[in-house]
Amino acid sequence: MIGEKDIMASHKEHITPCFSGSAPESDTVSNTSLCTPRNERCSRRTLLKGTAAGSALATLGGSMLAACNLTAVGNGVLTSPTGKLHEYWIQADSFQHNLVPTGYDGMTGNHYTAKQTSFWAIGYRAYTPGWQKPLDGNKDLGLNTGIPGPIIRAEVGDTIRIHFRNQDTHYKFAHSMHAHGVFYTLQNDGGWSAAVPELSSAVEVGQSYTYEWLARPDSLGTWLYHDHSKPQGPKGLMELGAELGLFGMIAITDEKTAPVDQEIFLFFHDLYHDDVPSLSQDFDCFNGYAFVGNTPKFTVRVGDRVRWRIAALGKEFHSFHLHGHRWPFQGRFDDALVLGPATTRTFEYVEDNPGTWLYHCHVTDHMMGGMTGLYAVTR
Ligand SMILES: [Cu+2]
Repeated sequence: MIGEKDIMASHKEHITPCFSGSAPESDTVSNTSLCTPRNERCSRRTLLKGTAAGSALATLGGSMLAACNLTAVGNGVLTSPTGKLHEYWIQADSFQHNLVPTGYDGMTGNHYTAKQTSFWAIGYRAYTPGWQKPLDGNKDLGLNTGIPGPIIRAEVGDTIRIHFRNQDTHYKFAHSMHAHGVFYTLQNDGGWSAAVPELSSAVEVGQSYTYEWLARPDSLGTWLYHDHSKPQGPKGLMELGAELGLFGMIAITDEKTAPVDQEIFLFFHDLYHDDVPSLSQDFDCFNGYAFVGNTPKFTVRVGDRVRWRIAALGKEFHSFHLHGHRWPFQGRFDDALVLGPATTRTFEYVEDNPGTWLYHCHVTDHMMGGMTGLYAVTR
């Protein structure tokens, strides 16, 4: 087993941000900006420059390192042999969203009006540095339309830095980003409790916070992140922000992770009329949409190596099923995988079965509620 020291022993000065453009000045308070203007790495050297930064840090009540969220980055403990820094500018935006834009369920033939299936959503979107403008979707980030949030990627040994800003101007709830799978300190947890109300866990509207997470060997695989801020709404619900759309996926690879021809990200989530009264009923969704013709249609070719990364959040247990396919999973072959809240799975196969296939949750209530989609295999 590799210990923390072995993984992180090498102190590197050459960490380079993935976004190399210079960030404009921010109008919001970011804890990192206290010690690192713009994209500069918050090294011990940077920290020790200047007493103004030091006194600002002291007001946060933590140690200098903890307050600037780096714990030990730049301190020779947590930096990695590869030393790559993946830097993201992510904003929580509120927007009108229709779960069933076609107004039609291509499996049952049922019709819906936009009024029945629309609500005020909140989603994470990746932006250019300084949250200047939303990035276009691409293969790395996914669609970046908000639900789910951008795909966050790193290799084992890398550092992930998220500059998060809350622009939920509709609900005006406090929000956060809480990650699974990666290593982080308490200051980077983003999980709220009344007993331990961390700064990271209740970022108010217009405010920002910088999180740092590390991809360690035990971070390999598929994970998720989500809002884990205070109880919100008239009923005081924990994770209401996540129900409204604040969630996304993390993919951590290492040098042994083989490239694939098609990588499919599928997020299982549910919205309830009781929590979101503008919806006419409960909906069970894939990636922000419900019902065949609205949920993602994936297209692959015979011979493609296809990797699925699937995740679930909420209060339901799901059973992912893809027609016409089986795949190796934990020492046997499967064609259905059970997912509980915050469970993730990664599996892959070489495509050999042409046709347009259904994928769906096999819990019948969830199939009826929208967890159905199409997967097309061409020759
Ligand atoms: Cu389900």
